[in-house]
Amino acid sequence: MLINSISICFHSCCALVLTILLLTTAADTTLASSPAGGLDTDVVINEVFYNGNADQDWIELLNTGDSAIDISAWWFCSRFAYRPLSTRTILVGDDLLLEPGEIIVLSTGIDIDGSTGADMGLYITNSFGNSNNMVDFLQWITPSQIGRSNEAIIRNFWSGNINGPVDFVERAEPDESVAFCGINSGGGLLTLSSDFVNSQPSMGMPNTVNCDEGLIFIAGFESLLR
Ligand SMILES: [Ca+2]
Ligand SMILES: [Ca+2]
Repeated sequence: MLINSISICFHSCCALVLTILLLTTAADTTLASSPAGGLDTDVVINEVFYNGNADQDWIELLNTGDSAIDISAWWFCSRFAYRPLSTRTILVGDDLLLEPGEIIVLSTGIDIDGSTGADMGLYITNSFGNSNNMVDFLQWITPSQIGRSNEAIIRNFWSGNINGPVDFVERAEPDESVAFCGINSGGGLLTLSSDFVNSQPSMGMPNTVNCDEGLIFIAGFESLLR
């Protein structure tokens, strides 16, 4: 009976949080001109679809903070292909000023590797060897040091050894993306591979993925659930 009560409360709380977030998201659309001022690391790589070609692959970014963040000068790199975000096609979203809770999806314009393994690093400048410029990171399929895992380890964003082996997310099925669960199980900004799930793509939408904890986390909502 107690468990049932907790369960009901949890679902009620979820509904309340969801309602608040939906209202917040709706309100945010009126604040597009507000000045940027959040922490860069509030922006996370929320989802990556790497199983397509250069025209089909995409990355989804989410502002988890409570301030707008200007990402117009930022870059991504994936196994040594570098692109400024400002040159990418916006598939979902309006511009590169991310309001709190806002999700944006960008076409990568390059064929992100889904066969032998690759990584995805998000940077505030194109000085990729400087870990201080990294904002977020993940790697999939291979434990080898094949990209920017060294910078991510130094930054304490990703676990592993310098020059490998490193943590990695298992290979996604051809129709799957890799989606962030909305938690950093390593503490602080340290994300583990177990904080990602390969699942049906939710392009431009909050991720609803089942993490190891057995709870449904919705990226960006998690901090309110704790
Ligand atoms: Ca690809
Ligand atoms: Ca998504």
